[in-house]
Amino acid sequence: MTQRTSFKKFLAQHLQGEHSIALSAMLGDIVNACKQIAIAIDSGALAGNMGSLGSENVQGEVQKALDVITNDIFIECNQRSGYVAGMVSEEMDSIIEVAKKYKQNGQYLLLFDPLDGSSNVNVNISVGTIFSILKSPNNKPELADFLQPGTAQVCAGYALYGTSTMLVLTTGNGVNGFTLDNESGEFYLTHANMQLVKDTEEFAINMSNYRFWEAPVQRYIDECLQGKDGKRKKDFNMRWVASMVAEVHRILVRGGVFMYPIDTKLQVKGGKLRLMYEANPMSFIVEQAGGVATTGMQRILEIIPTGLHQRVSVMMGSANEVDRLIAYHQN
Ligand code: P6P
Repeated sequence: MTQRTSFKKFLAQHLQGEHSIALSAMLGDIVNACKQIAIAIDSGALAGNMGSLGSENVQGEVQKALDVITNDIFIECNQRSGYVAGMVSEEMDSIIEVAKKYKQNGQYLLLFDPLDGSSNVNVNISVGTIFSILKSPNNKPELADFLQPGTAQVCAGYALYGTSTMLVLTTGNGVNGFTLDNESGEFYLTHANMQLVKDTEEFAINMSNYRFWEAPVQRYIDECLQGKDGKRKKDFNMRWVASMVAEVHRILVRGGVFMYPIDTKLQVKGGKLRLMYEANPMSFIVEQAGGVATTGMQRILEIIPTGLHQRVSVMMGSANEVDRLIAYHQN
């Protein structure tokens, strides 16, 4: 059997620069949290965690028991490294303070969606965890310290709890994927230097929103549906898993375009997906793999945030297709 590269060995070989010591410690805690979340999910209905709590999170979404359980796991595992000065979670309204005794080493901000796609858990469809790491100007971060553009990210990644449990991340030098070996409990490098193909015949969008979309999105999808007899001169396939992590991972592996565009139904909210801990980390990963990530009008990573939970229009994936979407928005 060829020599396998463990996650720890990969970090030792590849992490460079000023953030390497902190990232090594923080990513060890993040991986530990994701392993615990995988276990919490894996027992499914047997653990009695499938229900809803009846409460609502800051997004106005009904919280599932697992939303809270995974949020608690992520906070507990990630506060002790001494490098995390503050956190933001999709599940919590305001900044999560880290106890002073745990902040002696350094200053990083950890933003995360602990269980993205959680409504899929009770129907046994893949879900994930998304995380983003920013540098903090001090170790008592305030709201404004979190509102950095996606270009400022030091690291971004996701865990995918699918047919296998995977971890995919970037620290700005490409994208690498690791698969959890359930026997040893170790993640091993299985997808080195992931590259997103420039062309695709597959798009991912929730078609039920068609009548609410803006004209450029309707035009793009119409042309895809016209197939080889239409302008695009090729047939397209469609996927929609309702789990961003699963969609983006599929697109990284075989190409495609993921779209959750703003529409007349979402106009007031600004979109469906959250900038700080969904769109930004996924855009960093997609761009590092050679893809493009846009609102249609602007590169997502260049958006200057105005709120912890602000929402944005999202189109990302194979460069030539997303560039076409950008062109349609500019016309
Ligand atoms: P819809 C999950 O709730 C999520 O935030 C993304 O993971 C997913 O792509 C999207 O919402 C699904 O939204 O409207 O199809 O249920």
